[in-house]
Amino acid sequence: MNSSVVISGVGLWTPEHSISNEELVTSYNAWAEHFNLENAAAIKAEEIEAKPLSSAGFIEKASGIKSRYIYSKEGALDIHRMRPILEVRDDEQVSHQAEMAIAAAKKALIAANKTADEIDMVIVSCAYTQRSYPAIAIEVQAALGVEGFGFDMLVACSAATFGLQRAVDAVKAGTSKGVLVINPELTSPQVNYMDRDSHFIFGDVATAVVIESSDTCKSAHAFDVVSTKCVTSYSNNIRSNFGYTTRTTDEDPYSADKLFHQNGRKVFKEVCPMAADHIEKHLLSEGIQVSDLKRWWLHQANINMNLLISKRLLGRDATREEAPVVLDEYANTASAGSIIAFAKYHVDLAAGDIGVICSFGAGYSIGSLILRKR
Ligand code: CO8
Repeated sequence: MNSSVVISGVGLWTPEHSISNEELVTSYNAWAEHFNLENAAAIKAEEIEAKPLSSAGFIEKASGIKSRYIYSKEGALDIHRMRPILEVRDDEQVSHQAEMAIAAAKKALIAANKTADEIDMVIVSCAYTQRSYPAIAIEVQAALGVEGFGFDMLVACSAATFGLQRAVDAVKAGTSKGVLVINPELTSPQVNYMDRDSHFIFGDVATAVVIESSDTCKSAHAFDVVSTKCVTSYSNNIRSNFGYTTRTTDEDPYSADKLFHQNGRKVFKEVCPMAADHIEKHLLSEGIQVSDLKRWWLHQANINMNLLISKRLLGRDATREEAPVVLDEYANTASAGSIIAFAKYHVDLAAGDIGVICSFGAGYSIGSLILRKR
């Protein structure tokens, strides 16, 4: 049998703290009422707008999100702070994001039945990195004892699928024998907990995937990577303007435009057809029909987006067995969402079953991998 590139293991690390919609809304509403009281005169004079109240009912109906995990809960719900507190670590200590990444990577290695000496490339691919250098990937590489090289990649919600494509190509080309693609999504520092429209969207998590050749694979639950497809198309509808030049502009580093912000309605309308079209074209390029798919491990931003995408392709709502939902518990975890779905829902598939991992989000960026169970 010809050798192929496989996903041989996946790891999921979940933070111990979570925030329910009710807790989040109670905090936001207390903050908004406090703000409105403090600024009553300016609001009355129409110099500033009153902060509208949030609602747990709206959040669940509009997004499907019921709860989210958070790496550090302290401070995030404090109406005099409205951002998490991360303890400062010195240069000799493991960084927060590397800690998350290492935990997920170790689980992926166990799932793949591999040791660190069988890996020679570490990609940390996510929406933000805690610092620019040294790369988080190199810190993780050192902590795991991997010989070879590592680098960081930033592709927002498609960081995992784009990172996986790099890994698949490296194994195919023979430049790597085993790759860890890790997505430590520490999103909470960039969430604007004072913005009613987006305070509920994101959660923290870390996922990791082992990519290798089928020749070296020792996993009982491996998937051949049939093919990968990535596209980007520039859009300003999802942005974060915080960057290393912020201090030179003398702007407020905490202003709303420095944090995650979006035109959610436009994103919904524009990205759903793009993602559906992307999946269909990718499947067709491999001679696979939509009806051949046993599982859709879709990006987890919004339940209504996923229903729309699968309905566009299937002509009906996908069942939860076909398109598993994890965003109710995890919320939008940027690039990790589709990988969480894969981690939780792949063991039951039979040899030959076909599934697709697909991400879509800021950039815009869309990435997909067609997988076949070995
Ligand atoms: N509570 C109560 N009411 C609310 C709330 C709230 N929390 N928020 C909004 N409303 C109100 C609005 O004011 C509006 O009122 P009105 O009709 O009177 O104007 C009404 O509810 C409807 O508001 P929206 O039009 O905003 O509501 P939608 O139905 O469109 O739902 C969503 C909003 C859920 C945001 C939806 O538009 C959506 O999910 N869109 C897609 C978003 C998406 O997928 N974005 C991808 C971003 S993720 C990504 O790319 C990665 C970035 C990197 C990670 C960042 C980490 C921090």
